[in-house]
Amino acid sequence: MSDVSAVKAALKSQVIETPSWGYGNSGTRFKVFAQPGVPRDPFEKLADAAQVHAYTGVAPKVSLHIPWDKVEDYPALTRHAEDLGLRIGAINSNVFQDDDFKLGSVTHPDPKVRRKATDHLLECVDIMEATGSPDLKLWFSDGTNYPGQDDISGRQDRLAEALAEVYERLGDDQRMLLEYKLFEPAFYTTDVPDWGTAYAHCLKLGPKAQVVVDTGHHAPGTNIEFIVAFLLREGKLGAFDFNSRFYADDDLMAGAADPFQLFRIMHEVVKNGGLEAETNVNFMLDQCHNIEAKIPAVIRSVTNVQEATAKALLIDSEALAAAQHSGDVLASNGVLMDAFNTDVRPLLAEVREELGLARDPFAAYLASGNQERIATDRVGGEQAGWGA
Ligand code: LRH
Ligand code: MN
Ligand code: MN
Repeated sequence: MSDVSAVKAALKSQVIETPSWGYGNSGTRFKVFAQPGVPRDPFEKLADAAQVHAYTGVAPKVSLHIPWDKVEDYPALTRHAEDLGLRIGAINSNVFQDDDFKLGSVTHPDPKVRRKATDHLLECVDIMEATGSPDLKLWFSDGTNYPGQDDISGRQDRLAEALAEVYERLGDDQRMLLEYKLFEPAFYTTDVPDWGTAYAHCLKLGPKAQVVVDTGHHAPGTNIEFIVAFLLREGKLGAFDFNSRFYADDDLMAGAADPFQLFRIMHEVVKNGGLEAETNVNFMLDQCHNIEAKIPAVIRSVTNVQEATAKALLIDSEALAAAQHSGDVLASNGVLMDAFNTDVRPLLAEVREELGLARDPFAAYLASGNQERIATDRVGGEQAGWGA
């Protein structure tokens, strides 16, 4: 796309959904470093998300994680979001932190445990109804640690049965997003380990089931952009969980470890219609900010995604197609690299100015005094965190 006004329009309409848990305390299994000013409840997490939206203008949706964001009154939480200029995004289920799920949740050998897990997923559909959320996001930690521990294909049958029951409950405007992950916490088999498994289940379920690509959930060296192109072509790419990684599921800021990979992914998104509203790809972040300040880290992640998107939009698609058709390998690669090597920060600054925002959201947020304010105001009470 070479028309600058079309590039700007596309950048203004891309929505990036931020995760409630990205604002809370988090850490590794070794240590959680508490930070001052961290939200004490889901209402305060939304207030922090509203800061990100206020400075970037493109982050009006927030994913919730249940039970981390369990509240008595979901309509009140939804009204609070609306008062802050936000909407509730995906409802993430959590069937990975209950003692009963040690051997699995929906794939557990005991039908009573499977019932409990499926009931939680159905509860998440109720929460979607109460909050107006369009997306049920499912990730299962289910798997085994040792050869022979359980029946691999039997577990697929149990998974399919639970998914079908939940799928049946979805309304016309609701969809199921199935997320895969190679390993962890299970170390031998994982029941939804890759996009192929997720895709096969979604295909069987029907059009309301789509795949989530979490960029941290692959073996090193996996070509994620190929997966993105394939799923978009099949109408089965529902969402991204953006984050970056050096080793495994590091959950670092999107675009921090490998901005070139993020650009290559966004190129496939742009090329295959993934930015168009009808395609309905949900661009979510799924990250934890263990040692850096949370709101600025989310702002940085949003702008990193925007930079990758802007570069992808700037690819001269006509020149690329011509070079590809003539079999000119170096010219085709050159077209892509020209776009990647463009400094898009001035373009994004203009986009923000046109939206009535500061040119540099990161600096504007730091200058606002909010960080100091929340550190003073939010003393006392239990700070919310990953798993709290
Ligand atoms: C699993 C995962 C999944 C969970 C989130 C907290 O690793 O990516 O999306 O819901 O982390
Ligand atoms: Mn994820
Ligand atoms: Mn993950």
